[in-house]
Amino acid sequence: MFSFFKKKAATPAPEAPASPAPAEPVADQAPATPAPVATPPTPTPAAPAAPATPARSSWMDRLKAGLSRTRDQIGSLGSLFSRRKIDEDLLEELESTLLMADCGVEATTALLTELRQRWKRDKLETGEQLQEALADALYKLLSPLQQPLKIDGQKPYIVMLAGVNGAGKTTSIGKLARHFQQQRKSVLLAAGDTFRAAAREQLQEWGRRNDVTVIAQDGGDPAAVAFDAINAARARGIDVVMIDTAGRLPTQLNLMDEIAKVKRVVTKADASGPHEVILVLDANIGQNALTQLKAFDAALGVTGLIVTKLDGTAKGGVIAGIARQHPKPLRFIGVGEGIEDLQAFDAREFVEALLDMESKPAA
Ligand SMILES: Nc1nc2c(ncn2[C@@H]2O[C@H](COP(=O)(O)OP(=O)(O)OP(=O)(O)O)[C@@H](O)[C@H]2O)c(=O)[nH]1
Ligand SMILES: [Mg+2]
Repeated sequence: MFSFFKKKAATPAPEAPASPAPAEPVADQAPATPAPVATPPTPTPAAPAAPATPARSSWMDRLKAGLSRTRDQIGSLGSLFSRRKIDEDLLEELESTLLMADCGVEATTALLTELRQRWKRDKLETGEQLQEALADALYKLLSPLQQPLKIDGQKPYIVMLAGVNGAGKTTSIGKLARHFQQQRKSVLLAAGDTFRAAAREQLQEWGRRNDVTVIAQDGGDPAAVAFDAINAARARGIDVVMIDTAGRLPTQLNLMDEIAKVKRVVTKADASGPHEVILVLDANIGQNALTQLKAFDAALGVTGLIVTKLDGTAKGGVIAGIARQHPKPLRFIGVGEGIEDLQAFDAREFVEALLDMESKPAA
């Protein structure tokens, strides 16, 4: 058994610099025009300038700052681990802190079983050794989720995003548009949330910021918007199409049928698509994320996840629950509203940030 984590001297994680959230849409829409309407990319000098390639260390700082509430929740771990001797009381306390961080019963039980085995087998004694063993066990649990989204191989590569209201779908699309552009991919967005004019305008604002075309309709059918967007992308030789959808609860069966229809129509527009169906989950909902994941997966066949708002929650352990109970590739995690605050999930970084440890140099 290897251990690549070591405890770090306690240093307060720097606060994440708050980048501006997308401006609220301004009601400057032209009167209803025949659909669909493509918003051409118009460079906006006023667009907030984000660093082109943020240093990995600055992401690590933001990740650590973002996870600070979950870490505080597991934070009693700090004092737990500073105890000299491992005993049953300590393991029980660890168990309740993991449960309170929303790891869920199954993941917590699995982690504790592993720690007990290592305690006996490897003759662990100190809290620090237990912390390293926990880091190893968490990494083992989470690493299967680390499967970065690969958008090569299909053109256009079609990504659908789904999730409940306010989960962070539209914002994540805006951030991903930048992410893919940094990989020199051309992007087109489909404003498939046709319920709210504000939703369309929110996406158009992201389109302006990133200088990408947004296909939208005034009202109308989300499936038709998706269909038009895919055809437009094909005609223009675009690399990635991202389809925004309206928020919905899994219990709203008519709306679940509607999004399943969007998916079917995507397949009509491109028989190989959609190539990725991402469920966006707000980490604040904790264990409810699993219920949502199971329901959206049954309706749509979820192929990847984005977990947002890890910065505002003490429930970051939900990722461990997902890994244990309903694993799906965790493509990206969000730790803030800024354009650079969404990054590909890296299990090792996540565990390091969560337990405030740092990697050991390779032995
Ligand atoms: N703190 C924080 N806020 C986030 C994050 N991701 C998104 N948000 C905020 O969450 C709010 C809702 O985000 P949206 O992208 O509009 O959510 P949505 O899923 O599109 O919502 P609907 O379209 O209403 O279903 C916005 O204020 C975002 O700025 C994150 O990682 N951290
Ligand atoms: Mg939205």
